[in-house]
Amino acid sequence: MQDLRETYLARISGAADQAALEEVRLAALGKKGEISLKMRELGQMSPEERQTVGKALNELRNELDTALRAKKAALEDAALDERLKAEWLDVTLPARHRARGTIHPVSQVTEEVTAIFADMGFRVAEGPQIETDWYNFDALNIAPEHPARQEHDTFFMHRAEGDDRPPHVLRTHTSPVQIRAMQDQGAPIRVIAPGRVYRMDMDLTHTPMFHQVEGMAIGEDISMANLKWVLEEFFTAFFGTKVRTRFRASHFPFTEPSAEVDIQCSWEGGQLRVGEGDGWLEVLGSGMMHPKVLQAGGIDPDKWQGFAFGMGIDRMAMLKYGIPDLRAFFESDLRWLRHYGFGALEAPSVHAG
Ligand code: 2U9
Repeated sequence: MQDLRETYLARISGAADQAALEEVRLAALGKKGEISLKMRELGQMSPEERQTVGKALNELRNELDTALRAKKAALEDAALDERLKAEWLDVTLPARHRARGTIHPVSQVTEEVTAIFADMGFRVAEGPQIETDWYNFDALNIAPEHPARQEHDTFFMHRAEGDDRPPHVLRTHTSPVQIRAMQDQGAPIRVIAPGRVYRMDMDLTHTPMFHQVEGMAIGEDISMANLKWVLEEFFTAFFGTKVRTRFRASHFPFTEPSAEVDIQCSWEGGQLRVGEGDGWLEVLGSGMMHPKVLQAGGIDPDKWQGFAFGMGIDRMAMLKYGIPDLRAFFESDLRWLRHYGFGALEAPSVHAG
């Protein structure tokens, strides 16, 4: 019995892993294990013998069982320690750099402008960038002999011989979007139309593609006074400071009367500041919608009237964010995009008027 005890205690403590330990358990306490066989032999013993041997065997079985469990726990702890050592993770390491894109200033300013006009009840309208010459010119009261309709000012789509569809152009302003909005929605209506436009022009301050936002409000008694309020409200929210406007008489085919709009600014030390000083900067064209234009949109000019305005988004972005060179807007230079771009989570910066 003493031999058995020592043999098995030694084997238990020497077991290298769970499998070896299980082998020892089966050899000692399994159904055909040595202790179990000895237990079975008790039946052939005399009652006295059975009592002493049975008691000793029971004690031995319990002792081995306890030793097995303790060893099992120890092996499990050791295995866990091994794993923790192997799977060690330095949570203080700096995070891996992840390249992230930026929001282009044109997109940012479009969002800002949209948010401000949305607050004044204007919805965004969109339309095709390739338009018929009717939507782009005729509907806007731009006469066939108007210079904008010349081949060297407007991109005309190529037409194959025998193609008798109406001529198509790359839209030269977003006004056709608003003709379509009038036709679709009727009056009263308040929309802005931001988007890309195309003109054959390329120098320091012009690119053949640029961005405009135009807007219009049509009602039974909309006037220039409403226009002036809406624009001052817009500029004040956009630049985050009270901005005065100056209206100068002008002429456009699609508005009558028409006005060019300047915003108040200063040029102190070569630095442009909007909303202060006694200088003026032209930023916008506007007027009351021409009766013929309302008619083209399917709206009765004897019942309805409205104001309209248009400005360059790229130019507004340059003014607000101090970006000097227009042409860099469309060069996709990553250094420029990282410098002038906005974070994806930066809300459009607009201010309550
Ligand atoms: C409809 C009727 C009238 C929009 C207008 C201007 C004057 C204007 C320029 C500003 C700078 C274009 O980007 S720019 O070069 N725009 O001067 N735009 S009135 O008038 C409309 C628009 C739509 C149906």
